[in-house]
Amino acid sequence: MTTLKGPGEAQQHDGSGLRIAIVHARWNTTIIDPLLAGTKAKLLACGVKEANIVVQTVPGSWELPIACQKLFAASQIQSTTSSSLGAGDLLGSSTTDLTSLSMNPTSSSTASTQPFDAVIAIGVLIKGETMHFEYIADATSQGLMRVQLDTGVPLIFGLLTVLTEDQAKARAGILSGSHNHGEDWGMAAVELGVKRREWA
Ligand code: DLZ
Repeated sequence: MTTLKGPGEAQQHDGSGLRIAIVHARWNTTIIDPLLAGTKAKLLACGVKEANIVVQTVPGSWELPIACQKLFAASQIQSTTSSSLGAGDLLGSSTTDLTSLSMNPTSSSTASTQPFDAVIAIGVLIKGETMHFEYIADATSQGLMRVQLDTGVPLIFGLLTVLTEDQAKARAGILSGSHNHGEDWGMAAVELGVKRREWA
């Protein structure tokens, strides 16, 4: 069935030459996990190599803008020094470790050292009793847009700002018949990563 919402029909772009970063918050992990899985699955389906998908975590959505900014900057430095940043290098490390990334011998042969072509920020904000939701949602959204425009790297907005847990589940594809928005974010990252090169 055709629905009003959604990104519409789009040509599938070839992501085989791209290097993509995913930064996700750890708050609301039960929603984050399927969103992350959907995002990664779509990146892989578009041809992005596993070794060229770097995943980094932060405590909450508030930390997403600084992490995306630092991660992209670190990849630019890495590319000029020609050392390798593999898929597993950043897993579980803190954002402060970004300038001292270790080599990953298992992926260094296939992993690219180019700067990220796109960064995907994933977070889930669920409205509570206080004003936290409003402040974090607004500041994080503005921060992510600022990082995107300041760096010129496409920053995909994977921040769910929902009023209820059920709304979050419906957008993570874990309610029956619902759609996983992570897939859209993966598609958007590949499309923008390819187009950014064309526009350069
Ligand atoms: C503090 C907080 C609250 C109340 N709710 C959420 C949330 O729903 N989703 C989320 O990603 N993070 C939340 N946080 C944590 C903040 O984003 C941030 O990590 C902390 O305030 C530390 O800076």
